[in-house]
Amino acid sequence: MLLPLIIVSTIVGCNAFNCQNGWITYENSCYYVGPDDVHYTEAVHYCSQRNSHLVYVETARENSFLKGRLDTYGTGHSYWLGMTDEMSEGIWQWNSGNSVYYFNWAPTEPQNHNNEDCAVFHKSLNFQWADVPCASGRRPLCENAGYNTGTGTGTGTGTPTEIG
Ligand SMILES: [Ca+2]
Ligand SMILES: [Ca+2]
Ligand SMILES: [Ca+2]
Repeated sequence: MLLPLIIVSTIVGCNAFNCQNGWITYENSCYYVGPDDVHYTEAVHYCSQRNSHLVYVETARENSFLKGRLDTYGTGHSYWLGMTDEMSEGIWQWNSGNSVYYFNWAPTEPQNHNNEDCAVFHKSLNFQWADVPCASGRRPLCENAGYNTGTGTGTGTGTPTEIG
């Protein structure tokens, strides 16, 4: 019975990673929702303090996973995405500087009403996306790549435990 176990652990070891306590795991990312409605810049700061960034939703799969999670929290709050069109109206960029290729705008969004340059999973739009004022209060939705569990040395250094 030993051999199958070795094979399995070798395969999984290629991208074995862990999320910090209290973070949600999906595919190769970890997610964490902040407890308070804050302005966009505060949300950016909130995530960077936790070694993460506001979420980059790159695929329909990632989007529907996150929408499903947000549904379970109810419709009381909207959640920041890590993108803006501040630099050039209508051109959305992730905070990493990368272009945004996948969108899930609600049918009437984005309309840049009174200059909306930030975006959220919107509580009133089935968590489809809407552009909103950056100075409005929404919840941070943070993402990071977790940390590698490693497969060999097991020194345990730098294990992240602090999540604030
Ligand atoms: Ca992502
Ligand atoms: Ca805009
Ligand atoms: Ca809007």
